[in-house]
Amino acid sequence: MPEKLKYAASVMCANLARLEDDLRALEKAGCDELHFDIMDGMFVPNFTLGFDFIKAARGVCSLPCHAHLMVTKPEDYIERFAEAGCAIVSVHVETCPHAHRTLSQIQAAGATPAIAINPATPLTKLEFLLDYVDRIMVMTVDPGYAGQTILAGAFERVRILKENVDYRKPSIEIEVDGNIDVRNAALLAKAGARVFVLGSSSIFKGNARPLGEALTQFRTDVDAKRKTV
Ligand code: S6P
Ligand code: MG
Repeated sequence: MPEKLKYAASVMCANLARLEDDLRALEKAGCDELHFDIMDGMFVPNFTLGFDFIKAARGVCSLPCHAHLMVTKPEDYIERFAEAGCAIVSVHVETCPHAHRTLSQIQAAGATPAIAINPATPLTKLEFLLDYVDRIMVMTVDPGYAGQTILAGAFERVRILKENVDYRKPSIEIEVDGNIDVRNAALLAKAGARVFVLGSSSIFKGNARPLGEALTQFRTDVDAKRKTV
């Protein structure tokens, strides 16, 4: 029996005009968490969501919220994201010169500490941080925008990381973010990923169908694809 996968809906890709209905539908369909992309126009060339947005989402559903901080000084904002109701906070290894301190700060704020890593950053940068995180998010595209194409090295990076994590701290969950369609999800699951960020490549594609239905179908399709990859 293959390990169960978790799915996180990328709120930035949702139809913001009907967010309340969509969040309720995702919760009903068994979505595992909400993924909030927080961008500052500095670390990545875009702006997105913030504290009040997360608080509003928390008001209409009880899914765990993950703040993916793509900001230059994440340590300045951690407590506010925890207060806004984020159960998981991830910071980029590229933005953390004092990563142990920053990850400890997330833990102290009562959230699950996670570290994100860009496609061009050597995996060895994570080597001394494994004891400080419960999750590692492998970016499969350069962060900043939805709708990009997965970078070819992503699969091998997850495979190598999974081997290291299994040896050092098997409880760490590997999450993947960027262009997670059915095939990429199945291949990344095979490589060792367990949490998948779903955006415009999957459930929000064209915002065309009822979200709950789209999530259920995606889950079914990935389960089937995993048998053939
Ligand atoms: C990208 C961001 C992601 C996107 C997600 C969009 O910088 O971190 O979380 O929201 O990747 O999904 P897709 O399917 O359009 O790549
Ligand atoms: Mg993200």
